[in-house]
Amino acid sequence: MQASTLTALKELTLACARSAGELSMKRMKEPFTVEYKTSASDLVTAVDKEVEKHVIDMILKRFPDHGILGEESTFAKDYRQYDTLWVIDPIDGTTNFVHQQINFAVSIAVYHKGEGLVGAVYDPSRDELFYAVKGEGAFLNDRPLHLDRVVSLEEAILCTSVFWNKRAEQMGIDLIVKKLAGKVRGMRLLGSAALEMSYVAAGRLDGYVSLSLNAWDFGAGRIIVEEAGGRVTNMMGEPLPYNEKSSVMACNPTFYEELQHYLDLSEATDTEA
Ligand code: 2AM
Ligand code: CA
Ligand code: CA
Ligand code: CA
Repeated sequence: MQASTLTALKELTLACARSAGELSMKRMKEPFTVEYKTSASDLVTAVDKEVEKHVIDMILKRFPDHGILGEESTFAKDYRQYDTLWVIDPIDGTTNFVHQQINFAVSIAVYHKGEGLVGAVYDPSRDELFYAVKGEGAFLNDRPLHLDRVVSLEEAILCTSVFWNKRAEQMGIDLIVKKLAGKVRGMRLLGSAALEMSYVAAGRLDGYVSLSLNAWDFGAGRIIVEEAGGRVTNMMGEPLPYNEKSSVMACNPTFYEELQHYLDLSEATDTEA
């Protein structure tokens, strides 16, 4: 990949993230429709779809031969046939968008043959843009992010999401979280995986764990945390995929092994994954 191409990808990613964030803030102030996807706790709004379409239009205008994997599936073609793939979550934290009007973000990542090149997570309600370019570091607005503070598990603030269901109970995950909660300084649950991972990169949280996320939830956050010096794997310690579901752990490297030891579910059987 030429340096000029990487720069062009970075500039478009950041422009898309900002533009998508501005559009969602504008729409948030107007009436919009809310629908249930699979249940009352799984919402989608007309804004999610409009914002995804807006980002795809911006990308394809510049790079018509790139593929898109987006949560709301507004890209008509099969994403698997492309070398360069944009992985998009137009609104990560839709429940927060509807109820809180803060704590949501747009997440956009660019992968080339499976390698993460650029990731951006933009929180429009706070005007905070977290981003990273492979080999060039991670940033919050223009401030470089470095996870160079030594943090023990006892001093850590951990964040988790989507643990509180029947399946988690069957797998014993609820017990793991309970055990971890007694070990760390604090647990948080913000409701936007992309923001939670970005906060790990920024040192606002020390670790993030989820039993199951989609590729668009962690596509950008993973690049941002890694470029900040953090470690990101699935809960078994394996590399994350770029185009399918996975469990996720992202944390300060100083307690990665200790946390991974707690989370390793090699023994557990997840029949639905
Ligand atoms: P979303 O808002 O884009 O749907 C909430 O804890 C986090 O988990 C958000 O990042 C949210 O993304 C995601 N999420 C929501 N429903 C989920 C589900 N059923 N399975 C996995 N992740 C989910
Ligand atoms: Ca969703
Ligand atoms: Ca999401
Ligand atoms: Ca979403």
